[in-house]
Amino acid sequence: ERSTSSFSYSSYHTLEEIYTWIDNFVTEHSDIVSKIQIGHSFENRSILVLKFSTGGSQCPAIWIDTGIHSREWITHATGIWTARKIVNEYGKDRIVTDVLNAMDIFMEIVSNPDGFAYTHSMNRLWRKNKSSRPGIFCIGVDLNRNWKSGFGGNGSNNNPCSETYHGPSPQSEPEVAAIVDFIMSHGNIKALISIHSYSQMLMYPYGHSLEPVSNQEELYSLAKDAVQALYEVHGIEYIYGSISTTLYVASGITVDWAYDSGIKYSFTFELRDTGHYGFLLPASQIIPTAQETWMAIWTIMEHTLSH
Ligand code: ING
Ligand code: ZN
Repeated sequence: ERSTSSFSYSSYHTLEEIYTWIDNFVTEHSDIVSKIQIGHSFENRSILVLKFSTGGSQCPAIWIDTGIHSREWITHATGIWTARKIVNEYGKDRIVTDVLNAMDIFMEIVSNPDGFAYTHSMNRLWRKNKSSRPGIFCIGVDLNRNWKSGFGGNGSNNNPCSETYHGPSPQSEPEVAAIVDFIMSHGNIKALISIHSYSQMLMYPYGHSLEPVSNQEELYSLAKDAVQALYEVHGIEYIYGSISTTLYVASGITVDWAYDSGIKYSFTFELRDTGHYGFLLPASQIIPTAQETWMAIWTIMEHTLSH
């Protein structure tokens, strides 16, 4: 396919289809969107980031990642819809316009390309990446346990066969190292939003500890506003709070690392549903999920812009 006009935003897509969509999307919106390759996966697939920018260098920026866990297909689909929404709203919506005039937005749609390809070819419920190491029989590291902050602590597993295996060392996985290198060399990321499914939650650090973060009152109040805005779209209820007090203790996670690296607005979503379909959310729920999630993201962007 040579244009995004034939792309169905209400269907799930393969890795190849998404990478073709990315190329067409960048071509069609080359005034504000470009593609950056930030690294390669364990199986040597490209790791791609969309950059939304109206100019300037090293502007403050917002980072959004989807698909760190490959089976969470609603997150990639929501990311794609959100990318289109951003370009459609630029010049129309006051907040999107103000955000893009002052900041860049980076979106990593397929943060675990090897795992994602595997969910299409072999095992729909694969979560981890596909790395292997000599003498270790099980495959894959949990990319949401491989970050430096609290690495190896409670809520992560030392057993390579576990679904929450943290890997041999922090950032041992190329998919994590690529993000760390990109964000550290950028140096001016103001907000990070890491999108998972499922459970209908909006959370902030910490996961590895019950200790409140220094701006926890601000994050609580912003999460509350974002969840209210989300609710008003289709009446879907989210719970919110810190990860460790809302869900469970989890160590070595993306948003704890982001927060400890100075990104004071670090949030993680668990999208629809609460378990009826779970990871196998019907495609008919893609658009409504993306629409409501957008209002929460919009609320976080607005706050980030004005603080
Ligand atoms: N659950 C997340 C997991 O990695 C989570 C929960 C999200 C923990 C964000 C910490 C931070 O265990 C899913 N569904 O991936
Ligand atoms: Zn997940």
